Amino acid sequence: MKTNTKTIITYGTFDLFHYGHVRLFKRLKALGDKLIVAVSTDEFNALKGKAAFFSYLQRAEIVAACKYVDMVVPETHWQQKAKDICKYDVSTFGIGDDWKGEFDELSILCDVVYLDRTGEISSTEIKNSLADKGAPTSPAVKDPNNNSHDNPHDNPHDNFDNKVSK
Ligand code: C2G
Repeated sequence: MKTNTKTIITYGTFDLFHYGHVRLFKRLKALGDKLIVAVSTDEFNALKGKAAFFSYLQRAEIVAACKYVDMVVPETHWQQKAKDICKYDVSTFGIGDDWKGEFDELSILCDVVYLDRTGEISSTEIKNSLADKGAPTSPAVKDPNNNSHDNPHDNPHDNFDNKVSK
């Protein structure tokens, strides 16, 4: 159903959430009215050759808490973008310019924008500098209240308020 809401979508791992991610979301949200963020699942990250510190559910919970983000959906495979653009009536696909040119084919469906990456910060650099200081680089520490958000019996989407696609 066509609406006059201008929906923006982006995709990524968003591990160790940092100000580079926030600035990307802020600039993407300024392009429209609604920002959807597709967060890479742990399984898809494995396909990307990435091992995130936080699990998918924890990264999705953090991204959903960002004031610029209106909805969080899972990114499970490379080819889902075109379907998502149609499903969510997306006006603009946006991503950092480290991907410049990689998604130009989507321009038959919506606007495609590549935004400057924020320099001198990345999840990888954070992990490496923590590792140099002897910090654990293995996956997530448990919630101090000992509530594991990854408990399969919990309804994990309860942690995302109402920002997760039903
Ligand atoms: N980013 C940024 N500035 C940084 C670091 C990241 O603008 N200092 C942007 C990236 O350009 C990307 C987004 O933040 O648009 C997420 O980056 P990653 O979590 O590294 O995601 P990536 O592995 O690039 O996955 O299908 C697309 C992929 O899922 C993108």
